[in-house]
Amino acid sequence: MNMNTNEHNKKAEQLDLHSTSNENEKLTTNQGLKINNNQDSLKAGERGPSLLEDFILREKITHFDHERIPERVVHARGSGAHGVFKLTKSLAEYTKAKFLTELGKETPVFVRFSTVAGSKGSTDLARDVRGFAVKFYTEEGNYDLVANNIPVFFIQDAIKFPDLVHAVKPEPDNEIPQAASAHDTFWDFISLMPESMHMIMWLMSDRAIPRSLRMMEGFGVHSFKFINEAGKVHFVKFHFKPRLGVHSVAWNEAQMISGVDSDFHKRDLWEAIENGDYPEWDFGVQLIPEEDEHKFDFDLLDPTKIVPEEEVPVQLFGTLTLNRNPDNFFAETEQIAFHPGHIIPGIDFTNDPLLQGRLFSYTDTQLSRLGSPNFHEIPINRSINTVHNNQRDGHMRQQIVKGKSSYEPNSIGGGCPFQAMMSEGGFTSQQERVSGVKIRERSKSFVDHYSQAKLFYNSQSAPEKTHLQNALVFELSKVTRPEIRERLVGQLAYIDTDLAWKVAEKLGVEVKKLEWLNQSLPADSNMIELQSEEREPHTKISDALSMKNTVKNTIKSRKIGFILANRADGGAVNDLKAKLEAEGARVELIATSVAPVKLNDGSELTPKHSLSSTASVCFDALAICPGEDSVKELMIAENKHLVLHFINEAYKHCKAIYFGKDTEVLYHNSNVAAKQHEDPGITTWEDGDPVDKFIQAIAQHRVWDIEKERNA
Ligand code: HDE
Repeated sequence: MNMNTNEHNKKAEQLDLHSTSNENEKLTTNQGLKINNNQDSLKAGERGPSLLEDFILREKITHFDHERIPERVVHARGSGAHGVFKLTKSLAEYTKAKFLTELGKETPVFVRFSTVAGSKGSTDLARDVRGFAVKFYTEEGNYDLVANNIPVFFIQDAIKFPDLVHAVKPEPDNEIPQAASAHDTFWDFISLMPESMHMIMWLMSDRAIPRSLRMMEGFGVHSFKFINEAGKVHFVKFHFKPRLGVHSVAWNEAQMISGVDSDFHKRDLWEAIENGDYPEWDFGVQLIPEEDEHKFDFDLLDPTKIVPEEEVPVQLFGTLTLNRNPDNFFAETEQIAFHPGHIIPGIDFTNDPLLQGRLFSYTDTQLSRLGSPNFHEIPINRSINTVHNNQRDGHMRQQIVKGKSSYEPNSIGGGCPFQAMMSEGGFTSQQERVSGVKIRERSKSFVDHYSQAKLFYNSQSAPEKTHLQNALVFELSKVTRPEIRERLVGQLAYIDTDLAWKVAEKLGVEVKKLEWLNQSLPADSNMIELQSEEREPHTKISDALSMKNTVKNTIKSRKIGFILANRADGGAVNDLKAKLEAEGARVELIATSVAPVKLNDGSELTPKHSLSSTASVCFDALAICPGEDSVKELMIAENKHLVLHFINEAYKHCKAIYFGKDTEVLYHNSNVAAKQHEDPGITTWEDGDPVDKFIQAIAQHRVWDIEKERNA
């Protein structure tokens, strides 16, 4: 069975029943009446008033007036795709969930990626967490893994979520800033919430500005539970690891991309799937037997903590592949409704207070967003297992349920639909012993806010640390209230004094530790009690936390810009292009205009871009194509500054650059020549095996290690 096509994909088959195409059809009203004139409304005389009678005009305008639905209160901007999850190793020892036990089983999925803070039309490259929500259409019902690309969260308890979101969204008086966290309200809140500091380390790292949605990890964040046939329970943490490695852009680049192509991630995902470069992730789990729950130096129920991979390795069990773009953004990506409470037998919740709150929120929000309790009937949300219950009616009900009884127990309907026994796949919650005093308090086991922030920071490579420091400086420089900056720096001092000093120096504030913070809080604030004692993490360094260690030796689907003009060396250009494409890269031509370029062998190539219609930030690497005349054309006044800007930007952003034969003049006029150091990212006509060197450099993603030298 192969789900790369829609053959045998039950979800695709189901969606097909609801799909339509206008090809070769006549235009109709919503009542199916064929329309003869869609250009003019019905009027009393050629120049007279429109007539109320014009039901065609009224229907069209009325529908248009109601085309919008509320955007998601968070995660409003999204990009989605269909795909398949394939189980490569059975998890039957740990869970009875069928899609995780039947080896080789393929389950249709829909995945929606998102930014959190920005509105639906905001930029893709905002510094933000990315949502990574997966709906598995299993034969036991829909299972949603509503994940993020960061494995921890800002807060430990759902009751703080509206506060967090109000703080990060645009400020309420002037609705500024859009899709950004660099403002007073966000940092005011964060500086008063020590529990957010681990998350802040991730958010200020380059993980928050991914190169591509295809190059991000996915994490379930909370601990969940697996339950096997025998009732044995394991805590489980979910992971998706991208086959292309985890990669990011530079912050300066992110800001430029937001201007040049604010749909950068959306376009990248779409094009990759259209090109057959199907994004792939390994699906992994960390498994912890129930009896080991208390063996860690943190609480498994605390969503501000990871389980270091050195303590519990991630075991890989399957592959997630995205292989089909949606047919209709609104019908699929916008109307899909995820819910961490959509689970199936073999998977259960833990008492993580953040997760518990989410279990309420997601249905509630769909009611306001999609407008009806029947949102499960929208095609993208339908389970492939048919739905049978006694829930009835409501706005936009579509299912026509036959029979007289809509209650249970009944005899009129023969007792149907019946409850399912466990052996028939009936869901039962884990029989967990629970006892406790009704109490509105945080567990003492949650009061350690800095040790894993230290673990994260200490696990970063030198360039990653620098980027993180710079991100904090950037964000806090936008904060206008000095006391907020100072308070935040006070928090950083608990993570790493060097980090705190470096940031403080650039902000012009002093480093004062938390005793001062406590004094600055109102006396009745329970934040004082929630301060952490200073603790060292059990695991000191975790290689899995640095993106540097995820680099894969591949240039698959990397976008390489070829800069050329007329009379470029046809043989050499085609040869380089063929070699890069053979490795899976995507080559796009950039010329002085989009008019066809004549090569020196008489052949023609049509560029996709002109130097002024794109920018180097949209590419992973640049090749300056060989050819004396081509270079001459690039060096004439109107082109020269554009080409050099292209090269200098790519250089600044640590990309691989290839200078072909005869391109010395461009090389020497660019910033590349001015720097006197060994640069593994630069390939020139003088290199022995230039194509191989170029490929190696692209595969490294960026030469972050010599960023300082490049930008000195
Ligand atoms: Fe969400 N979150 N969330 N969240 N979340 C929503 O549901 C909420 C949290 C996540 O592509 C909303 O349908 C609360 C953690 C993703 O459609 C809403 C809390 C994680 C998406 C909601 C959290 C997430 C959402 C808004 C704290 C990572 C996008 C629209 C208790 C594990 C799903 C919607 C999509 C969306 C509530 C915290 C991930 C309001 C109350 C932690 C990926 O229900």
